[in-house]
Amino acid sequence: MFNNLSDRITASLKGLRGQGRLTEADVDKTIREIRRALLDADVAVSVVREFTGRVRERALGEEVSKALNPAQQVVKIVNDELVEVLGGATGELHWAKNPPTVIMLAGLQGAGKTTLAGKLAKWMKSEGHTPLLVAADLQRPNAVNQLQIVGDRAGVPVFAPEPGNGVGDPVLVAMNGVSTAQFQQHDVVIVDTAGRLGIDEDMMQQARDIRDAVDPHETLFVVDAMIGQDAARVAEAFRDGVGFTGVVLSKLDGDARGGAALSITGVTQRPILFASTGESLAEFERFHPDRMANRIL
Ligand SMILES: Nc1nc2c(ncn2[C@@H]2O[C@H](COP(=O)(O)OP(=O)(O)O)[C@@H](O)[C@H]2O)c(=O)[nH]1
Ligand SMILES: [Mg+2]
Repeated sequence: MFNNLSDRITASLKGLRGQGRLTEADVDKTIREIRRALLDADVAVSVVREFTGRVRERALGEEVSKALNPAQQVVKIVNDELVEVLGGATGELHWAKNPPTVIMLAGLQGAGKTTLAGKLAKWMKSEGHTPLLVAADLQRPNAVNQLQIVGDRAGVPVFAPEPGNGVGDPVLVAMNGVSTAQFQQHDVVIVDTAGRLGIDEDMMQQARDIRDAVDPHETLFVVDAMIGQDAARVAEAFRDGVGFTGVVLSKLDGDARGGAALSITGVTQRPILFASTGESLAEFERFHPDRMANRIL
């Protein structure tokens, strides 16, 4: 990911080096190149406009004209603004004051929710938590079984009272999952839910019903980074339809160009908390905006 974007932004900034004082024309040329690189990386137009506007304003201001090395100062500004666009400070999960912390997963079918459920559970376990996974996707063929398999791999129990494949009430399963966690003293419950192939009112209603039944401390919107800036559009639909507190970008190991990562926070004002980078449960990381920006510059 980011390879092409990274090469082009780095190249455009190199064009400024060794010039001493920068003219407005130098700055504008660089910004034009960065704008084109971002658009080609499939970053949302509104985000690109804001980003380049902020970089330009700062690059033409005193911090650059008074800098010992103006070009280097512009590089720093681009870096700062990339960190901002990726969310600023590293986001934190909301933990319940009184456990269990309820985490609900939402997103389209195939986004990577069930895989993420296993990854999150494995990671939390390694941090000393005692998660319970709840199989509330009773729609997708084999979804319950799939969650049981990732739960096994993660070494985390799975609450799966219904077979799924269209059988059972997901709202009831979610509620009973939370009360089971309470009773068995799990400190985290992760509720896997059903998605659809596209944005769909039935899916949103079911997700809202589950949300209202379990009142999650954290709703994580899981999205496939390969869909580029479309991720921002899907995210807006989920934000308005269900609401969420954080984002997980999946499939960052693929040849995603960066559009999803760079668009989603600006469009939804929600932090990206985690990144999924492969099919196996260990391929999972916290999302750090500053480290991600470093990969670009
Ligand atoms: N390469 C890659 N594949 C992933 C990743 N996360 C999930 N997948 C795969 O994407 C497909 C859909 O994932 P799944 O968890 O079933 O999505 P769900 O429908 O949202 O529950 C599966 O084949 C997963 O193995 C990832 O980070 N990288
Ligand atoms: Mg699933």
